[in-house]
Amino acid sequence: MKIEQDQISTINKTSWQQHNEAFDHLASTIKHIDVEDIISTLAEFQIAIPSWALGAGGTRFGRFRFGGEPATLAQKLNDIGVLHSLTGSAGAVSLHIPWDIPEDYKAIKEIASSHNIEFDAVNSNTFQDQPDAQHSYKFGSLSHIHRDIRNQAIAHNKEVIDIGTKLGSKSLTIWLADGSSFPGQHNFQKAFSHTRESIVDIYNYMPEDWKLFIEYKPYEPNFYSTVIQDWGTSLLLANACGERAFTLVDLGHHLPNTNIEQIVATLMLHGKLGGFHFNDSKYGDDDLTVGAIKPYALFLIFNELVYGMKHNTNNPTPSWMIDASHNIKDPLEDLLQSLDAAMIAYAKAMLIDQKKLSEAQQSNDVSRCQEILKDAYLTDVRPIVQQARLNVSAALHPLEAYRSLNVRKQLIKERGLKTAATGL
Ligand code: PSV
Ligand code: MN
Ligand code: MN
Repeated sequence: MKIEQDQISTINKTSWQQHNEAFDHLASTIKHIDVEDIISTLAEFQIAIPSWALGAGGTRFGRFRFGGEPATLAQKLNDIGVLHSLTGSAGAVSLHIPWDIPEDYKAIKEIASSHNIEFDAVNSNTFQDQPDAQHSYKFGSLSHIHRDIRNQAIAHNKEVIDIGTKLGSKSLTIWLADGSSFPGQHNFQKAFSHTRESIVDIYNYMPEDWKLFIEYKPYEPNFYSTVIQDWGTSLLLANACGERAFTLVDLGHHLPNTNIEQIVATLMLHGKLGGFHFNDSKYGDDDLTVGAIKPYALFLIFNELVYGMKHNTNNPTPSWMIDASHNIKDPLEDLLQSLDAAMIAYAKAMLIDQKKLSEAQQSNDVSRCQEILKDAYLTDVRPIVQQARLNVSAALHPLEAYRSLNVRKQLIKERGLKTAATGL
């Protein structure tokens, strides 16, 4: 299934006039910032799609098939091709090894480039046992009390780097399930020291133009302690590695009410925010659609990202990825909604009148500060986001276009109802 350019422009024509009127009206109300700058920034904004989000996700209670799910890496890339044609903002994929080891590297690279998809960070997996593995990760991987098991996990990460290098990836993301479920199970100091030693070894193996992203998460699958539980722990590990190691913020990896925007600001000030996983959550690592639960928090986070990208030039542009997956929605529809929500929050954050905000902060005018943020947040920026998509020949309304092109029906026809994607 490939969406052709003229299919999109035919669909766009049906709402063109309505869009133009809405856009002109909105643009005429924005005086303090050049709308064209916002549009071109949005048009360039690319968010990687994780290979594991393309099938209907599951919970530990069950997985419900959606039909037409991709069963191979080639099919996963084709699905991302669909997302990228519709949105113009999904031009990268994040692979998970061993789920996505290519059989034919040349063919996979050709498929990716036919869709203008780049290979973003590769992810290692030391949270599941592999059938042919000598040792089990039941009691940990890079932090394990036994050297043999740590070595196996280190070797896996090195293999992931080798695979990524062959594809043109430039970064490795490590998320560790390591932790303990009962008091006394772990010696915390030993678990941390082992992890540090293992990660430094992996870091030193990376090619010189690679970056390492270290995720953190407070709990799950372990429920008493997690070795890399928070951004401070991740930062300590990144600092132990060196300049090309960074913390990765996943929005769902915080305890309720954590001020994520402040974490973002602190990391960027120190040039250590390397990666970013978008999703939303009500309770924990829920992996819900971006912006589904706390859109204002997302806007405040983007405010810090926008500020940081402008002022903290020591911080690389973060590597963006959507990390959401579902049991009950068409995964492609869900990703379209997530991409849209991220663009909307980004556009709103760029609308903030930074000059006025800084003046209001200077004079400690608290109410004014709040109002300036609210002015931007309450602006309906959808015509700007749509214009950005139009400029790259994508769909004005990706979800509507997806439905009117009957993409899912087509995928079911091509691949069948009972397909299963490898992954979580
Ligand atoms: C587990 O929490 C997780 O959702 C992490 O966020 C990783 O990014 C992802 O799985 C894939 O390993
Ligand atoms: Mn994540
Ligand atoms: Mn997660």
